[in-house]
Amino acid sequence: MQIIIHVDMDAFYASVEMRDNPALRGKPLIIGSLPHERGVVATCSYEARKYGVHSAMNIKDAFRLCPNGIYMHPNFEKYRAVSAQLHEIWNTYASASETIALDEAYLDVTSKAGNWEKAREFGHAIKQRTREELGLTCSVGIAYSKTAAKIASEEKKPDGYFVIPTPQDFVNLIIDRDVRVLYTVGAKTAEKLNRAGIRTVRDIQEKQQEVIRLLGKQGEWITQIAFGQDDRKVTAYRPEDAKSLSRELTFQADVDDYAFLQDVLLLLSISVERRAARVNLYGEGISLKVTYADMKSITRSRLVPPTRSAAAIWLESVKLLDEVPHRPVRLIGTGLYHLTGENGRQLSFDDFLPEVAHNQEALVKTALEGLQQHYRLDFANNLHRIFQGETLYKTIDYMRRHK
Ligand code: DCP
Ligand code: MG
Repeated sequence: MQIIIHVDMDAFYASVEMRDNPALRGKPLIIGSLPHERGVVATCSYEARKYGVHSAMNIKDAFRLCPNGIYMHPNFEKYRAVSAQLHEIWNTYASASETIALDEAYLDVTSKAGNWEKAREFGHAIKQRTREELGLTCSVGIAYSKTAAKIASEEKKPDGYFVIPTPQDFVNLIIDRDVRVLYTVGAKTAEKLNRAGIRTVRDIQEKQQEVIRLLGKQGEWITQIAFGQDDRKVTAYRPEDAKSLSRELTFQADVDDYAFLQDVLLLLSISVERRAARVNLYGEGISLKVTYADMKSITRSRLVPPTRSAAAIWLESVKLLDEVPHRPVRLIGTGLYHLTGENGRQLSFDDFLPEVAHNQEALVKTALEGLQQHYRLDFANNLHRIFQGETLYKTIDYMRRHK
């Protein structure tokens, strides 16, 4: 039997801002766009939630509901730094931790705790340390499975603590709830089920065959979790294993000029942006892959606010490149992972900060102009063609020979 903790910070961005500025405490605080801008709510304090404001809501609607709220832009750098501190606390209790978002993770405490009593202590210790060391509150769910742990952490939010030790406890808790309590059931799936008269978890249990007929493989999975069965392991996230979107390139001859590699990363980043735009996905992580002349390969990655901007991909991958050993390179690549769609739980940079997006575009434009001059390239009317098929490869090889 596994023992899994799911931990999720309360009103994460808003809580960090309230911690750092006492004048904001107890107020309806909305983080996202400002009311006069185009954009959405990233998150809001629990005081603002009383007015009906919530994540992903259009900022104009939020303002209508809560005109006296305090509206602020997010400060992602700050949240990412806090996230790193959180992970440090969490990791001391877990043999494996799976990051879901900056403020959320599954922790496998089975072996470190050894028993349920100790696991409960871990849960309290995480809450206490988060409060004392970081001045923030979180909600903790402890359970025998990932699904149950996730539901447990939501059960008493904010500052929650809830334990679901067995599948029987899980089923008893959710049996009469809406099918959407099972996290794989989104709005569309719920609608399909509802149309067939399946509204609650109990209905799923009683109409298993119907659910499977309607939803196929997903239906099988949903019926299993409706009975509390979920053996999925907590797996430390490795970007190289995950669904990702990347572009990499092997050089004709090994390269030891790291300034040149930065230029290569610019083109690869633009290529990744184009691919991501085509499939309308954003990444919550950026990764760099380097294979050295001796065939040793390394991957480095960072979590980021959701983005697909070439500038963000480029700047992060250049930072990552700075941090790896500088030896001759045979292959280099960059990409996005932790992909989310437009309707994913997180929103993209561009949603909150149109001016940042604008600056990013300008940055890429300037950098490309520099590249043109340096390598005497003529991007004039064929920039779009460079990113098609073999041309990127040829362009970069040309740059390598003319640097
Ligand atoms: N977030 C975002 N866009 C969304 C949802 C969330 O940018 N549509 C960001 C802001 C949140 C953070 O991610 O602070 C964490 O997301 P959660 O869903 O965990 O929401 P909160 O932590 O803000 O609130 P809760 O107390 O409900 O967990
Ligand atoms: Mg949260």
